[in-house]
Amino acid sequence: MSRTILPFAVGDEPVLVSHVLCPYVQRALIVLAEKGVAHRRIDVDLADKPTWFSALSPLGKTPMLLQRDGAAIVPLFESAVICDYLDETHAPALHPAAPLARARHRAWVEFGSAVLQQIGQLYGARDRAGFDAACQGLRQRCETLERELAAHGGSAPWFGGAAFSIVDAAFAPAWRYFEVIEPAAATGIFDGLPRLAAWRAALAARASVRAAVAPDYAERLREFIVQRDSWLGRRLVETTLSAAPSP
Ligand SMILES: N[C@@H](CCC(=O)N[C@@H](CS)C(=O)NCC(=O)O)C(=O)O
Repeated sequence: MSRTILPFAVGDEPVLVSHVLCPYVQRALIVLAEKGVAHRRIDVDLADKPTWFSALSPLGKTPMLLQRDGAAIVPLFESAVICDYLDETHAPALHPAAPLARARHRAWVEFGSAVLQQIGQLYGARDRAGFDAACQGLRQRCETLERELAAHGGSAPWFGGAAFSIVDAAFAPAWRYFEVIEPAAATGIFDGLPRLAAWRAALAARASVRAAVAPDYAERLREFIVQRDSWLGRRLVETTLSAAPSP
């Protein structure tokens, strides 16, 4: 098998192969920041994947963490696996220590991935009916989360109570979408869910969460959605036009 030639070096610091808008990348960045792990970030264009990326990434997806192991470079993929690996190799631990509690947290990370996929349906829906159906699906997920926070959230503000965990890192990128979506289309997804509202607000203010995206993230996300032939994309354009000062 031929060796993959990388256009950058991988030293002792891991390299996070990223995309500017990818929410799964943000999960890894939040965990890296919470643990203060020195790393290098390389952004790729997923619409025009570099050869080295396609050769190394089995699913062709970001994030991918490149970790040196002696002479070898090991590509790790899947955000939940990357977060778990970082948790096992760098303090402070973000997963609970007890196996049952840790397994429960991992299960909720998976739930967070399902939420992210449904958010994709929001900005992929071609018409209003599709958008409303996606909102309804997400509303159900949020009601489930509200019940879970009530049952297990303890002393808040985080998913597990007082300690920030990987579940928090997994959901923070999902809630960030609504900073762009809600001003254009009131979804009602979060109405009357106070624990979820408090959790979202705490996450939005967390330094690691804020630092996981570039200052122009919201503008880039808006452009990304507008470029799609979707109800939400058209709505974002209308809202921007109606907000523009008249000449
Ligand atoms: N289950 C994966 C999902 C990663 C994912 O879907 N990444 C997207 C960008 S946000 C991607 O790389 N898409 C490119 C493609 O599917 O070709 C994870 O948790 O890491």
